[in-house]
Amino acid sequence: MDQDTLNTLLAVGIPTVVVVTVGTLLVTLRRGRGGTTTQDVPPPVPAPEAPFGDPQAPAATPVPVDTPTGTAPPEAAPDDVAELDRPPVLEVPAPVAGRLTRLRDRLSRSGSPLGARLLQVLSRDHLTEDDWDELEETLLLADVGAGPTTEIVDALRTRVRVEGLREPGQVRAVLRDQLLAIVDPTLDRSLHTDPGTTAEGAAVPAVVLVVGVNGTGKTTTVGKLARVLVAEGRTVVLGAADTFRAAAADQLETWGSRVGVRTVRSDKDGADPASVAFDAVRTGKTEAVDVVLVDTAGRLQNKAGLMDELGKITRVLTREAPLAEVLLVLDATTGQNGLNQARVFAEVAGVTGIVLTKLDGTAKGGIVVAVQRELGVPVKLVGLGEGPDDLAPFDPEAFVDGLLAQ
Ligand SMILES: Nc1nc2c(ncn2[C@@H]2O[C@H](COP(=O)(O)OP(=O)(O)OP(=O)(O)O)[C@@H](O)[C@H]2O)c(=O)[nH]1
Ligand SMILES: [Mg+2]
Repeated sequence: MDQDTLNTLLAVGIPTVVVVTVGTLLVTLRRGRGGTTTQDVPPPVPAPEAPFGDPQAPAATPVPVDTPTGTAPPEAAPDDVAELDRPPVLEVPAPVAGRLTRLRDRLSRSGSPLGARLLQVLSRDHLTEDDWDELEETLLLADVGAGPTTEIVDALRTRVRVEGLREPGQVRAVLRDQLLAIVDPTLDRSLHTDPGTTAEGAAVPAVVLVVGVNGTGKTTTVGKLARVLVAEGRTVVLGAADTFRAAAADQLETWGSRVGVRTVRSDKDGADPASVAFDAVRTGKTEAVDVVLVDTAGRLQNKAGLMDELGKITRVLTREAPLAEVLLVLDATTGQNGLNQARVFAEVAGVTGIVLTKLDGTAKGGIVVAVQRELGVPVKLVGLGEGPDDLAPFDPEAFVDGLLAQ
């Protein structure tokens, strides 16, 4: 290669190498910074957090507002403007009747070790003292509580001695009897939501106050209960008396708006909960609704604060309308711990019924028995999941059958 050729090659080649190298570097850098996504495409907007939304839960049917129930929603509009003009869609809650079977299904699907273990011990040929101890331990581990456990074991011992149970069918029937007796099918578990009348004969909505420790599922329960009432054809107003954080009222409002139920709330953070509760009942009266559901905060630091606040709410409410129900919401997964907290609420608020939530998250069904005994108040409703229609009336027979299902 002569000098001229070499010069030409250098003159053309070096810039080419430089251009190619810089180009490659740029491409690499762009890829390194996120390449095809972060630099070129705006970051994805996170989906709004659903306060409820169990993918397993049966989907509620959307229905446009102002159209008769069951009418198909209008065809999708071709552009965004039409999209905005579309009426908000309301959901039709699932019927309440079928939920009892779901309670049984869920309990048996959780593989309830309680029923299975009890049956397994009771089916042994000769029950020794160790076997009886094992039965006792099984019941205690399932949160049944000391008193009721002794009662069940004593009753079973007597029946085994007197009747000499042998057949598995017999054993199961006796155990079912005992469990049912201890859950107590005679308690009044109906939810009082019929509108009442004042002394002067004016109609007043049934006022339902919902209380409990934070995180137990109060707001979710109020939302689910509103759906149950709507499904039964009742009219409802919600009161957001948890004024500790704005998000609490938003959460409640979201539940209500899904089924066309109005939420009375305060615009101010930290507003007086009693006055919001009062406003809700006033609104309920003015609009002549059947039921006013009042959600409260569970975040109180001490018993005195709780007494003050709940005392004030109940005083203010009863001046407007009698309290039809005071529901204490308890988380079934917290076991005996939850019971201690529940006692304080029961003392303060005159609880008329218990809502046991998150029963889907525990195989320790015994808490139903313990809580009723401890507080002397029936479990009226149970929460079976995060889905909007995962609230069922508590049915002792379905519950015991669920525990014993295999
Ligand atoms: N698995 C299950 N989760 C539930 C149930 N009920 C409520 N939850 C969940 O429990 C969490 C707390 O529920 P909330 O209704 O916000 O509880 P809260 O008592 O109002 O809480 P605070 O307002 O903070 O006092 C949420 O994630 C709910 O979805 C239930 O029956 N089963
Ligand atoms: Mg809440």
